[in-house]
Amino acid sequence: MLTRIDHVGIAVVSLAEAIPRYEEAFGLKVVHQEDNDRQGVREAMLLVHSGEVGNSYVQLLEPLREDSPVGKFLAKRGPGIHHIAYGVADIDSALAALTTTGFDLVNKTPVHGTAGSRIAFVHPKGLGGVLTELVEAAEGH
Ligand code: MC0
Repeated sequence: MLTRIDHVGIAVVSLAEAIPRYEEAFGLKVVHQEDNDRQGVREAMLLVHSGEVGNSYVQLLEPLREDSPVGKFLAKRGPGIHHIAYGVADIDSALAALTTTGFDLVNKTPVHGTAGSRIAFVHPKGLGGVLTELVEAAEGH
């Protein structure tokens, strides 16, 4: 079902401060930035690896609102790893399989993700406390 690690989502207070740190530390480059109002985030995608099955990124996430998932996470836990996202070829069949096996889906149907991707979150309580995202990337991403 899973094809790759698509990205690791990291909650930060300020993209303006976090991006140069990641560029400096690892020589990564921001290849995409976007505000996702529904998710309440401003995000920057830093490319780690391009491969046959797609790309892998570090995703830096700054909250647009205090009452958003990342805003609440920062208030409770401070900056750090917010979620892991796995690539899938077909998110509809992946969600159907997880529903059949009884996982608690935050999104029962896919929603809009980074750069035109289709995404869905699985609740952390069934996966060892790790908020998990599935990503069906758009063509070319
Ligand atoms: C909350 N919890 C987490 C967590 N956020 N556990 C692990 N990782 C996280 N990121 C835990 C809390 O510690 C708490 O556990 C319980 O979940 C309820 O927390 P809450 O603060 O009351 O939060 P809820 O219940 O309102 O919401 C939690 C939930 C939410 C996971 C449903 O954060 C959500 O819908 N997340 C999916 C959307 C999302 O994260 N969007 C931002 C990234 P205890 O044990 O105290 O009960 S958007 C994104 O990344 C897009 C743009 C993309 O990649 O394309």
